Amino acid sequence: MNIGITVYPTYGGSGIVGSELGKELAARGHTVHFISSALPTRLTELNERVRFHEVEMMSYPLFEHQPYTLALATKMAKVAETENLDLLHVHYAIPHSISGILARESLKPNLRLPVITTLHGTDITLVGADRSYLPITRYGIVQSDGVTAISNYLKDATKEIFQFDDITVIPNFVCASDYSRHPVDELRKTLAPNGESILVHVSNFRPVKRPVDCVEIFARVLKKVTNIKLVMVGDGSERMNVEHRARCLGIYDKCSFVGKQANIADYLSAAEVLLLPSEQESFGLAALEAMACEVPVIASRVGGVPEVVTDGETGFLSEVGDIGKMAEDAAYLLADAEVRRNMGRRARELALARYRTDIVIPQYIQFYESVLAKT
Ligand code: GMT
Repeated sequence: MNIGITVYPTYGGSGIVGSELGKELAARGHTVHFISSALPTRLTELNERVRFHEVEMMSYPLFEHQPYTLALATKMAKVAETENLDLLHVHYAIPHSISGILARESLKPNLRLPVITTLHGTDITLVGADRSYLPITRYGIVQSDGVTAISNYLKDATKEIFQFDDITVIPNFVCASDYSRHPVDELRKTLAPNGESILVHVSNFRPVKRPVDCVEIFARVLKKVTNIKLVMVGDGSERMNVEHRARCLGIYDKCSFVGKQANIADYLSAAEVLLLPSEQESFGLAALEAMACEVPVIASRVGGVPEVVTDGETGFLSEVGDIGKMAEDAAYLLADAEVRRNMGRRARELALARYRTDIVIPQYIQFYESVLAKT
């Protein structure tokens, strides 16, 4: 198939999933055309089967704000025509579905361009649920030729908010070889020169991830287990607040803020425990990647996380903001290496049994085929 994929190219779960999906489809013989404002972060290699088409913005004195949604639609239609696309798969409803639908309609009746939308989370729970954006988000979903969601939780939330339930659940996935625990002696020496155990957090530091909770949890764990470090991977609007709180608590020197990193599996391999205290999480790709690297997860019992993390078996779940309980669970894991390792091994086992690429990618291909047959 010739598949167009649109993602947000910046750091974020939906962009990662869309980019990795494109690479996996290409590895299975399909040609993938990424249509986006910039090269997606995870898309390091372009070739005959993985192509990139940059959305060009037109500036004109009358345009106070450049109309990205239209520029994207224009590019989608152009790529569909020149590259003979079979379908367009957009990740994150707003504004990508709307652009896709505009492109599809503008090509009629000469060309057929089915639009598939994958819902990732905040496009429904935050942006879409906002009263001002609700009608246009609903329009984008209803008008799509096929809709997938990354968890049962998100499917149910979409049904409740938009009264729309023709949705197929296709979860996030993980590559078993890219994400596996491996020796990272040099990195460990840099992050924990005194042999400290590492608690790691990986996110885009948006308020919804509650990264400040990580330092609060860490400060409480430090009262019970002293030889530990907190490694904060990623960047975003909350980073300053997190660093400030670490300074106020007097634990800044025990924290490493390493910013955005390409080699997440290395940081996970160096860690003993992952902290994911999110306010909302429709799936929790960070949890899945940690589990594949045998890292038990301490997370909020929220959204789709309980579908991914089994409480007491592959990690521990707590109510949002219950930093006391999260700290207790983390201290328990750090104090008992055998429990931790067994939990880590079970985490990888379950992660791969449910979310391996060769289980999930065929579900997307099957979904594409069913949409093509229908339209
Ligand atoms: O908040 C983020 O992590 C970014 C966001 C996105 O759409 O870019 O992530 C969402 O999509 C990920 C991939 O499907 C999911 O694993 C995350 O759970 C989801 N985030 C939220 O629902 C907050």
